[in-house]
Amino acid sequence: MSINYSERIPNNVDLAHDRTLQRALEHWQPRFLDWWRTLGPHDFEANDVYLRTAVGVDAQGWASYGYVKMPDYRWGIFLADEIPDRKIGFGDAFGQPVWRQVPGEFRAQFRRLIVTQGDTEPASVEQQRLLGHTCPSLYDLRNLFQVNVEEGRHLWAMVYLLHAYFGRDGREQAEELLARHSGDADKPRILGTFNEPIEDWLSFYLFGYFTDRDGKFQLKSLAESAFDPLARTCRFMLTEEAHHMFVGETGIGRVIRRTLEVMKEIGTDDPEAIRRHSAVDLPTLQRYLNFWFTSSLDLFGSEVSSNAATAFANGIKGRPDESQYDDHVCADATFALEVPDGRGSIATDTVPMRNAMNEVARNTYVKDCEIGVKRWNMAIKRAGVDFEIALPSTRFRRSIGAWADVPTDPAGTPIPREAYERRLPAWLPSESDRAFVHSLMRPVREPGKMAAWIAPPDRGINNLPVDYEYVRAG
Ligand code: BYC
Ligand code: FE
Ligand code: FE
Repeated sequence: MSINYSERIPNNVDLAHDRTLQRALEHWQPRFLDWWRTLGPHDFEANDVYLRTAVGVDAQGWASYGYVKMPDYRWGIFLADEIPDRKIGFGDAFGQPVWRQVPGEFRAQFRRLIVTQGDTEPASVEQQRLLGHTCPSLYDLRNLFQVNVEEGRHLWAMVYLLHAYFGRDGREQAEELLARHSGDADKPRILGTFNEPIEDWLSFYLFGYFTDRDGKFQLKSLAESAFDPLARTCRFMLTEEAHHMFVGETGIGRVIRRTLEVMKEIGTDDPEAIRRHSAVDLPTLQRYLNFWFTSSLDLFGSEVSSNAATAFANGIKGRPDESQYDDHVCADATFALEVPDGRGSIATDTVPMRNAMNEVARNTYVKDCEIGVKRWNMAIKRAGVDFEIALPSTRFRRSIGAWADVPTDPAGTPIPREAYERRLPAWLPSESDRAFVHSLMRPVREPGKMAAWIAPPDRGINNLPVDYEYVRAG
């Protein structure tokens, strides 16, 4: 069904024919807008921003581009088209028809996952709300706002499911999604990474690369769900997600390119000299990467999880790209897991595959993360610079799961706690790293101009030139 923009809430779910649901969502809408005004991007309400808006849900040409003031963005409810005769792709009900409703016995589990997913979306907007003040270019400012409005729409996606399928509980949970806030001492966001401040653009790009990519893999898992409305919702969200990761990957690539230019100009790899020329030295970038990557690894949950096992068994949440596997039931399969042996070494535990689904997803995520790292390293190598960016081990600096609070070095080798604490400042951004990166964050708002610490993008948005006025005074 095509998207109806003539209604207060744009949608392709025929909202006009469900008055009760429509009224409930129209009641939530002003609360969302209040939240956006108070905790969405600070300032810029009156600016015209060159944004894309969904006009369809098919792969070709789903978006239209034009100037929009952010508070006027048409947030709505868009589900990917139904796949006729879709069958459940994994778990105990493998091969049976998918569900149009939530089975009563799985209600609490579904609600918990939808709430957790929904909670991350507004959290990220809150985390990024001050970045507009320090944008490195108008191009980047526009990308930030594009990501922000789409994360707002992702919240709508989950709120729709809560309202449409979870009755009064769902409506209450939808309110709570606007009541918790990133970093709030009393009512924080649910997952750790979404309470970490994002105070500079280096962090923003790394968050886009690593944390939005967790979004990609979680959405892929939920897109396999037997509950078809959830699957269809997540399938469309994935098309939006691709741009968020693009912003992250190209952002980091541009930071690196600029650093390499400076290194060539001044003929040294001395971090202090590079910093004096207003570029980010590569060891600092590596420390920032260590922080965001390890935090994002925790978002996959524990290596061994009974939640994950029941979610898989019951057809609630599959593995990302379930079709890549042969065995979709995994009744007897096992998984060899690396665990700390309690004496400072690594042991192998054999666990039921179903309980290891978080780890399976995490491993596919890590492989995907490596692709961009390879690309960045190629640029570094081509420039003749002897430095390699590396993803730390999944055992390093974990706060969730088997390796939580187990001291290891970035390669994942267990080390004494005292050595870990002593060396940690060299592995994560120090106060002075942060102070330096913050000192670079000066707004650049002239069309086509870039901050000194970042190279221009290869191309502009939607075939427009890089020096287009992507954000202008309204
Ligand atoms: N921080 O059995 P366990 C995105 C909790 S990102 C804090 O280990 P389970 C986006 C867990 O909640 C994608 N707590 O894990 C990106 C549970 O607590 P309760 C977001 C954590 O349940 C950028 C307990 O530990 N989507 O979209 O198998 C911008 C034991 O749980 C953490 C989803 O997460 C943590 N890191 O899996 C914008 C998908 N990890 O319930 C958006 C939905 C675990 O016992 N969520 N805990 O109090 C899920 O599928 C699962 O909830 C998780 C955890 C994968 C997160
Ligand atoms: Fe999202
Ligand atoms: Fe995203």
